[in-house]
Amino acid sequence: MNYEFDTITAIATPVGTGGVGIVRVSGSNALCAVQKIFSKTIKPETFTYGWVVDGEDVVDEAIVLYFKAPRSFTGEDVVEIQAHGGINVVQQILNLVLKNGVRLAERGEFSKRAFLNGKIDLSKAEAILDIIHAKTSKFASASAKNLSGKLAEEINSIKKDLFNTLAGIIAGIDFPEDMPEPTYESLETALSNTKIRIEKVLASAQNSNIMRQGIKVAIIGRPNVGKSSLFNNLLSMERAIVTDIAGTTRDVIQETLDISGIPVTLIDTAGIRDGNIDKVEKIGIDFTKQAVKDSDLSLFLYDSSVGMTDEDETIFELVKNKNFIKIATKSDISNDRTDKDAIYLSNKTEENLDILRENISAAVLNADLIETEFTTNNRQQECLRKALASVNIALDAVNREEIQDLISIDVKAALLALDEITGEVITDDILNNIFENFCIGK
Ligand SMILES: Nc1nc2c(ncn2[C@@H]2O[C@H](COP(=O)(O)OP(=O)(O)OP(=O)(O)O)[C@@H](O)[C@H]2O)c(=O)[nH]1
Ligand SMILES: [Mg+2]
Repeated sequence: MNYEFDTITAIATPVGTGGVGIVRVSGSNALCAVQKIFSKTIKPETFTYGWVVDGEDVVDEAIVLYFKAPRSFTGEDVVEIQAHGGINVVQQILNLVLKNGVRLAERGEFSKRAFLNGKIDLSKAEAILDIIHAKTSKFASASAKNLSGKLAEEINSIKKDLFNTLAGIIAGIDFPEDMPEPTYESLETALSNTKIRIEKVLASAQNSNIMRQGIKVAIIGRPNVGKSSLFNNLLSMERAIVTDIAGTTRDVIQETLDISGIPVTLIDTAGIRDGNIDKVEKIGIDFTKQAVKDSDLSLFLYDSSVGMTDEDETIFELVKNKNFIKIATKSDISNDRTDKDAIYLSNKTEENLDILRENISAAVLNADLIETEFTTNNRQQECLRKALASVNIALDAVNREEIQDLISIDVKAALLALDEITGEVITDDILNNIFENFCIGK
């Protein structure tokens, strides 16, 4: 039997106790294997209610769904057993299926088959991957747009333009009597237009990466300025210990939260201690330096009821050439509002906490593209960059009025690079790489 196409199975629901547990089976032997362990006759395209049985023993009450090929997610016969949750029962059903000539699916194998059977293109498969791993709901919904084919639609439309450009050039070369060569002006217009369109898809790359991977934000400042209080406020829970004793926080504490759809890992640091304790101070500064270095953004805090001291200035030096937000804390006990660069914030009244949240997302996202139109991953961005480079070379050649045969080579290269995004020319290595990041059962 061809390993690629033997019948596979996996638990499709997350491990743990839930309302339902689903075992999914895909392949030509799927129906036969499940029928052997089910009490009722399974019919296509409807659900069948019955019992999963192990010989004489009843294992669980279940609903079985049979999606007959090719009208299924993978394009093969797919049978899903929906039993009661509880990992033991679901595992037992899986084992029964495995005894009937079915093997365990590898990571992403269901999606890989869907791709190989032409049910989804690669950009959709990758959108599934993004949805599985999305850390915030906003990114999940952006990925869902890709799943409905938004990215593929745009790439295909750009490809069509490029193809027309290429066809014009080739017709002029092959049939010079019937088809005059396209003018250099028309080529320049067409290719410039393509260039702009590719750039537009690429423009959302930075935002997609931020939404996918998230960012690290370090809270730094002198002891007692309110770092841990702010950390707790942003998290909306009492995670870090807050006291009026300087030096309360000793270790790094970090938690992840969702700020405007961005997964933010917030890091509370130990305050840098005052100059009398040289060694500890040095450790403090080194530590803060490292936290600033490891972060995408630093929140620099000072106490507005005290004002910026020399110590504050020393710490501020660490961030002032980086991506930072300056925050004057304890605004509830100070009337000073003279620092125009700072956000005056109170951990007690929560004054300006929302403004701070907005500033955090604005500091890392490309403002024009907050509503990310296309989400792309690194592989797709790499293909887009390759395509853009080829279009640029072709455009240069057009401007120098080079022979059109030469120009056609780079137009073709751009087309090939775009083909890789939707998976028209794709190597096994790329495929395996993509699907290995899936979980089993998808
Ligand atoms: N009035 C007022 N008090 C605050 C504010 N923020 C923090 N405090 C108080 O200031 C003290 C120190 O707060 P922390 O959040 O522990 O300060 P920290 O910067 O984490 O201190 P270390 O961990 O020692 O570096 C506590 O008594 C807090 O209740 C604020 O905005 N207004
Ligand atoms: Mg603290």
